[in-house]
Amino acid sequence: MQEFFKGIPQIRYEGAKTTNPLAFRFYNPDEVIAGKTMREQLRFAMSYWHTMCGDGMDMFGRGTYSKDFGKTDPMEIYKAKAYAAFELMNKLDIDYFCFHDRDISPEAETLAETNARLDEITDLLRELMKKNGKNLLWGTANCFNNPRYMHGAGTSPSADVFAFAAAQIKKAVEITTALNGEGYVFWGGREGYETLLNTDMALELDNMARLMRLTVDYARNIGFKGDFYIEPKPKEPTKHQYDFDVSTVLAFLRKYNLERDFKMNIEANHATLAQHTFQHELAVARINGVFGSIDANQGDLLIGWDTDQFPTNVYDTTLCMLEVLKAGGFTKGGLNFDAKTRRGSFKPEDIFYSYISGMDAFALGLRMANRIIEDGRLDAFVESRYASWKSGIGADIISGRASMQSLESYALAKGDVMESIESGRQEYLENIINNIMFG
Ligand code: XLS
Ligand code: NI
Ligand code: NI
Repeated sequence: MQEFFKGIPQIRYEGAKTTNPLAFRFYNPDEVIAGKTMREQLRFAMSYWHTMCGDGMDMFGRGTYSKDFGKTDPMEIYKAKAYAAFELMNKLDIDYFCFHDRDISPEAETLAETNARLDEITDLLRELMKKNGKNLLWGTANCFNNPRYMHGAGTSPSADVFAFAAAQIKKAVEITTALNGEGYVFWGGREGYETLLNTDMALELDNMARLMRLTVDYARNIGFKGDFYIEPKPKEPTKHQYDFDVSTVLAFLRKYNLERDFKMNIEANHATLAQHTFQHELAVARINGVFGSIDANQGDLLIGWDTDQFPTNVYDTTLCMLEVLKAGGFTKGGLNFDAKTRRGSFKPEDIFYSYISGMDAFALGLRMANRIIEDGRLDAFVESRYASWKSGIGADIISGRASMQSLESYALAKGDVMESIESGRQEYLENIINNIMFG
């Protein structure tokens, strides 16, 4: 069997003190944290598009590395990608992967030919998954790259394009089901608009919902048991993406009676593009019962687009894992590294350094989140901050016993409420976090 990443050994946990760059310092797959092994808590996934296809290309320059793996024939290239993907997952001890239909197999002249190619690669992936004990976290359809989707897919003004997108998604759902995928993602690549001067927003949103309903019904009919996710993003490539953020997507799902069918796939960099923290988006999903999966990456706060960097900011991974633990952990979702090596990090080993840094950052985040919960000071503070709702007037309001009249009488009798207000103690709490993390 050809080895694609020569010189890269099996990456193992060696502990925080090791100086070996090709080792995990914090990710110890079989160590139990918060009741489950780290492997089960974190459910790491490789993103096929960045890892097996991305070549460092940007707006101003060609790729700086090749992912053709020495092949020239299109199908041979994609078969090599599959073998390389499993070698990489094995070496990094990653159990899951995620893909778009067009990442795993190249598009042909006609849809029929494209689908035949997909079937061939799907068979190969199924075989490799079985042999290597790997699973599909989620599949999706790339309905944004081909020029036919220039005005959107489900939200295209052309009914023909809608039909083509539906056909493409039908196939993507079929291969996801055939590979026992635990999820299926909708990221509305070009589902949005550039200008309202040419856009029937009401019809476009209705159509997007129609496409989702058709997909869910079809998938359930063919036996798909996984979760459906929507991945919010506020902008890029369109000026205004319809799935702006978790709150916007929730309102959409509720309007079209889709809220029982979809959960959220939350991406860190998309949260910051929406001017939210990653933690905010996760919390909104959690409190509304739609937390599903995560695209683990980070953006650069000085740059206004999706830079898809490997996550290394431990404050962010800690607060993220705190939300995940509070949500009861992942069920069918996981941490998919929707992240790419920088254009200048063009050597094959850079892919390994990148994954190791992302996996270690999340492993550290899990350890820290668990410490915060075990420490208890943060939870106790929040609990006591809302103590006034446990008895007296607060309990009356919550139970529905209070009326506008009774609240007025209460306020009149009090005269003022300043003395009942406590400090928010933000800096004190931020220091507790540092104390827990570094103490
Ligand atoms: C793009 C998205 C995309 C989705 C999958 O910004 O993050 O990669 O995760 O279509
Ligand atoms: Ni993503
Ligand atoms: Ni993204």
